[in-house]
Amino acid sequence: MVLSSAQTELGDKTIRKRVFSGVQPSGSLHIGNYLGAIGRFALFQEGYDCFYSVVDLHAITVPQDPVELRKRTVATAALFVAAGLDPAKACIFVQSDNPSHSELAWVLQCVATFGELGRMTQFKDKARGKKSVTAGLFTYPVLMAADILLYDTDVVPVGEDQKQHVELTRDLAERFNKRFGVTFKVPEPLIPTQGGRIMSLTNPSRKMSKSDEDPDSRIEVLDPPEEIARKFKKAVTDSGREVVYDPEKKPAISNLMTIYSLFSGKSLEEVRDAYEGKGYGVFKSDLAEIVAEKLRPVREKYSQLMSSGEIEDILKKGAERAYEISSAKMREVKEKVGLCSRLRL
Ligand code: ATP
Ligand code: LTN
Repeated sequence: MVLSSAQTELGDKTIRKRVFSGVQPSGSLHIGNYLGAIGRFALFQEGYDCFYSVVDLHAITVPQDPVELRKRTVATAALFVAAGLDPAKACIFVQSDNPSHSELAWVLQCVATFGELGRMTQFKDKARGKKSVTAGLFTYPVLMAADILLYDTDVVPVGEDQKQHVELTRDLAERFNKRFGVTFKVPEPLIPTQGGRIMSLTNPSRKMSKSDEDPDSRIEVLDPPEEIARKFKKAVTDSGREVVYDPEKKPAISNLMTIYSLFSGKSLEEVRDAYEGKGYGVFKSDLAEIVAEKLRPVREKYSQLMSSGEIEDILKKGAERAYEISSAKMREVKEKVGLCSRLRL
């Protein structure tokens, strides 16, 4: 039988492949999150069985204001829907609403080694220069592995920065399977060929990030058009005035061209040709218009969702469905590891 890539065979049944991804409610989502993750989430919902989570337990690995955190968690879920996810097709839930995640994370912490976690570049970046970091920041990738493995995930759509964490997830799944018998599916990361690493507008050697202390370094998905125009106008550029793609010699303009290309659907060559001899100013103002226009329906849908309150219901149903699947996997894990169940005493 010929199977579409969104399907897999289980015995005599053909089932849809699973997709899992998560986004931290650690700040307002920016166009890097949009191009690398949430803007792509909806692409999978037709053919795949999708699970998308707002990973608030990951967010508390660094200090968070409790009131703000709860608000941002709901806002992040609303943005998933505003960016095109249909709750009737994809399961959308908050990580801390499902206790299986912390439960499996603990078991996997007893499989992961101190050495391999110490090699995680995100940990090294986030810990650099800090006087003290939490143990949670160190074991963060194990919680991410738990998120993915609980759902027998086949595919994990993420930005480039998460590749190493998905590789660790694969290693942990294989190690666990070898030690305790086949329990987990070994997932594959899915990183976009273009847009997997959008860079900061103020420092093109750093990735655009929610937690960068300079808000002008990122375009937020909910920024109004004037703000988008102001930030692009202020964005650093390289020497010269030609709009050409050369990430080595012209990292700033190449980053802006990538954003232009992804939001407009034009190739990098088409963008270069359209701005030949026109200079950076015209290019930046057109770029701002294209991005603002593309994000307009997302902003509108977001406001409607936040005022209707329907997101609460979406998250409740999502958590129930997620728990139904993950709790069965947790039972299997406990059985294999030899963790006692009161029912069997
Ligand atoms: P923080 O700064 O708090 O670490 P973040 O902006 O890096 O946050 P995450 O919540 O960690 O965002 O990431 C959500 C998703 O967006 C992940 O799939 C991640 O790979 C992707 N992503 C994050 N930053 C970028 C970026 N600059 N370019 C492309 N994808 C990105
Ligand atoms: N670590 C990711 C967020 C995340 C995630 C996941 C992504 C947590 N759990 C599971 C994919 C699958 C990040 O920082 N972007």
